[in-house]
Amino acid sequence: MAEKDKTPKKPDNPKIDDLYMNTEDGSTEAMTTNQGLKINDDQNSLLAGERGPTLMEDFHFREKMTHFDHERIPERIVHARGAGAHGYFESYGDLSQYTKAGFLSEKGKRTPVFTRFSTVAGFKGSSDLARDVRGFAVKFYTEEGNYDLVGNNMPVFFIQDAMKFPDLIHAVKPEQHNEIPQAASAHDTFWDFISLMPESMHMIMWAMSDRALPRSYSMMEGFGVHTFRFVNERNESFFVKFHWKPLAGTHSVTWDEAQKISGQDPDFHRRDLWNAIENGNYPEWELGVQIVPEEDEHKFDFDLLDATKIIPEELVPVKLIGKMVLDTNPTNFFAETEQIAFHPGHLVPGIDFTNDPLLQGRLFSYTDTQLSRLGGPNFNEIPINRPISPMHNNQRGGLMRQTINKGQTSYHPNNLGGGCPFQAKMSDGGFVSHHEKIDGHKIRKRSSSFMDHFSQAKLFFESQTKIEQEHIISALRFELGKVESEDIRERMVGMLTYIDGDLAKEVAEGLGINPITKPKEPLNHSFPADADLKDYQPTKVSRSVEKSPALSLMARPGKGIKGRMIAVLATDGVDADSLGHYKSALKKEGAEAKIISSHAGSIADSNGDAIKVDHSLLTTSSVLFDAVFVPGGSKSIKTLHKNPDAIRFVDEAYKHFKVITINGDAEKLWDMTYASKNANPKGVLFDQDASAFIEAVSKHRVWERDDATRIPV
Ligand code: HDD
Repeated sequence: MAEKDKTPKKPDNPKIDDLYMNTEDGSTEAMTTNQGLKINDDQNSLLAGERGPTLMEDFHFREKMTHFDHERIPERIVHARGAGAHGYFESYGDLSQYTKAGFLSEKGKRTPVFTRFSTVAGFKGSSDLARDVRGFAVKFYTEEGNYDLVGNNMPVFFIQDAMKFPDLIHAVKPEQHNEIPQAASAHDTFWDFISLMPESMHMIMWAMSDRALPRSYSMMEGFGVHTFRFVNERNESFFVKFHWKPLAGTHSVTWDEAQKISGQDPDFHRRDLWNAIENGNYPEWELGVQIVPEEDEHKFDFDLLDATKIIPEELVPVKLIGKMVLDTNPTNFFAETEQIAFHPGHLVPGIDFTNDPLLQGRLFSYTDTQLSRLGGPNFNEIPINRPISPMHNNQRGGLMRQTINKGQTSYHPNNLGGGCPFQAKMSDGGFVSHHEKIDGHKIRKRSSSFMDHFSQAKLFFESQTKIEQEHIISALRFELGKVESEDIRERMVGMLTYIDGDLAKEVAEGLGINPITKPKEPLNHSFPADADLKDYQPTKVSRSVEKSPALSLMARPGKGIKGRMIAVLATDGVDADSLGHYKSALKKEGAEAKIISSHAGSIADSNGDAIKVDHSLLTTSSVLFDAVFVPGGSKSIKTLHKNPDAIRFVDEAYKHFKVITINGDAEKLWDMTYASKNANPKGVLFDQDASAFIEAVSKHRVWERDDATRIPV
């Protein structure tokens, strides 16, 4: 039976008198030491006389301070900054044709999950809005054991072999001499490394795209990246790529916003996830798979084992097999989000690895890192890491062991312990690795089928819409503009010529590079000593699809405006009808309307009713919102149109391509903006009802607003 929750019920508005709260069963909760001794005074240390020194015997002080002194654990080497939530995965049907995984075996079957999103490069306290890859790690607590899908929001990776991972991370992390810059790839060591690694070029296109600036975790795709295997009951195996598709669509913020958000609210994504769940706007993703029969392994013009390649969705469609809903926030960030330990090697029967050398290396790294991060081999006993299925084996001891193993035996085979724990037959769920035939020489060498580094980079760039291409160009101009070494800039621009001539030209122009020097072949400087360069040429350079529209963020607008943040600029005298109509329509759609006013506290609407102010113009900014609504009300607008912060708010929203609705007298405020100088401003609605606004906001941004970036705020 579940243990009774003894957490004191918090009064809604606790007053100092309520601070001795009763637990549900009526008992009070006295403060104790870790040994259970009730504490009488937690305010003063034990002194030798009122003005005397602290006594060594003050065991309460020593215990409290010792625990505090050890409160932090080493942060993750990568993906240190993150946020997570509980939820469930629901299978859409029976996938037993491809996999015997129990959690995918029947329609409607639910499996609890914990999902953690993260940035890669920044430290634990860094901003959520760094230009970076996002981690997308899901732990499925299945009846057959924990299954971890430890992916990213981009489907490829920078490198092909795990051997290079420490180099990549050393290059992107703050530089070793001065530990600058934080959570940014825009610096010399990163681009020095990248400009010497042509295999990174495809990933660089993704990382410089708007994918690296998600609007919300709930608006980004997730990918397993590697090719994995599905294995069915007949031991037939299929190659599989995993995809998470957000129901809210894929949306991003602009770089200018990202930089401002980093100052205004570095917890932007964390807060967004937390609030969405608290407000019942649960983020949702569908799980999709691309399945390739074993016999088709060599049918593609790229290698399925190469993590720098995608299978274009136009070649192998994504089949949707289930849905994940995140509906519960963690109770305690440290205990759950910080202590969760993911591992691509946590498998269930029916899912297996391939020989992707990046994946194979990861299989070592993840357990190893937990030993230093979580302090020993028993991290699996921390509640968030425990499987829901029973766990029995002969592992014993180690730091912080929680389980009290009973009986005499801790070895196998045994007779004294009745043979327990016994090995499970395959028919009872015993895991058996896929019987792949391996026959080869022991060799340190990359397959030549991995050597075409540019075709898919080109495919990605050329599949983007014009505005997305412009963003990639600006991102490269920014990133390389921050690089101090001219050699590195030039080498990198030269490398871009292998992806797209115009791309290279545009970036070069922004950097003042003329002429562009194409780097001399070989481009790759990650060869072993004694390499025969002939071996490092691609066997094939080709593109099976010319364009893949699925690679554009615009391909997935999603439905509705659930979780969107709407700024409502209003102050005393705001038109009550208009405000009421919008607020209720937005709430119905799962969006959050926040009243932003010239002062905090509350305002009186045109009926004299008090309305709570969510933020004053001093404590918030347009970059934290998706769209702006300015209701009428002559008194309200009279105040606002004289307030430079209110004018700036509207202008800045315009600059960032956001939908703006101006109703009634609010036109006076609009007339004060720079944006109003455009006779035909796109995406600005005048005197519209809420349904027109909602429809416009569901498209996320008004990208066709071509004068937006000219607004000088
Ligand atoms: Fe990794 C964490 C995803 C390559 C070594 N990785 C980590 C996390 C994610 C990924 C999402 C954070 C999990 C969490 O929220 O706790 N990593 C990836 C993806 C990769 C990848 C999608 C390429 C396809 N990683 C990769 C390689 C290595 C590592 C090649 C090393 C050989 N990754 C680690 C790590 C981390 C980690 C050092 C840091 C903290 C942790 O594992 O638990 O072991």
